[in-house]
Amino acid sequence: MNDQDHLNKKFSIPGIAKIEVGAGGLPRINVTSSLAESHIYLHGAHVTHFATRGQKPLLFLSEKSFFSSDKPIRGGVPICFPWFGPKAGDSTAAMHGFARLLAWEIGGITARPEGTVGVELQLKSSDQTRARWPFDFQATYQINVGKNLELRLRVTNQSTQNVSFEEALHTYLSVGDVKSVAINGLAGRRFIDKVDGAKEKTQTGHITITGETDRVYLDTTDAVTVDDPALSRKLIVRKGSSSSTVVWNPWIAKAKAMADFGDDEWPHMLCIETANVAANAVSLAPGATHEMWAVIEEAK
Ligand code: TA6
Repeated sequence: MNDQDHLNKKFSIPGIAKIEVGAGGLPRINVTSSLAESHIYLHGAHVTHFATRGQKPLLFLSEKSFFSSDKPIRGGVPICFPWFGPKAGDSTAAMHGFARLLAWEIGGITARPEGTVGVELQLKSSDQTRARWPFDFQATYQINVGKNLELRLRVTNQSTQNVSFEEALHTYLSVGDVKSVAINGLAGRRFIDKVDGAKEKTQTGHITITGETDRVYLDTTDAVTVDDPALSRKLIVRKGSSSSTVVWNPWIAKAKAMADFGDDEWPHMLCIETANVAANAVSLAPGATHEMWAVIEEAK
């Protein structure tokens, strides 16, 4: 029995959840419920698609994305863990950590009466992870596909010492035209402007995107809304146990420089990332658990 048949025997729910061969031959969970549909790759525990019934997809996925076991997927919701961006003191390490580059295990799939489908994925420390980050941990990712997309990343420190890590749900929202969106919820917040020499600044009013934007907002637990007139919709990203929010759009030149991103795709995506990075990194005592969550939805 091949892996996929074995996984389907153990976890599939007829008509609701099935493990199939996705792009690049990578295993993918297809969820179709009365409320919504979603695609979830075991590679990186990567949600690449989410749409409620009759609505346009909320997530952007690049048509040029790689789908291979040694590369990250471009779009959807990559998980950045246990570091964000370049690894401090190790320029050879993968950007954004290893969680998005490894195959996660299915812990379970459940269908609730009201239509929400829950998918639990797990990543445990191994020789492979310890070679990059010398701590034992268990990461559990709960994905609830229903009237909204709910994501819960739980990390347990299974080592005998305190650990400090960064994390992000690096959500790529699908927008009609990023040049005309208005981003609210971060006014008055301090941010690190990575496009301007990592200078620290304070946000005044709402955010508009007028060029390459790469900002880490610190000490903010608020929800963020994105008004998108081109698609006549407003998206909301609510969150918990997250003190950082990252806002990113590569604009023209950076879009061209990325091999796994179409030159003309930058107007159609905006990353609003639920995170704990830089001064907001998480510190966990031995045996302790931290759970960060995000809920992504279209405003009613
Ligand atoms: O979250 C924003 C950011 O850190 C940017 O600096 C940009 O590099 C982006 O992530 C994408 O990173 P990736 O490693 O996926 O190319």
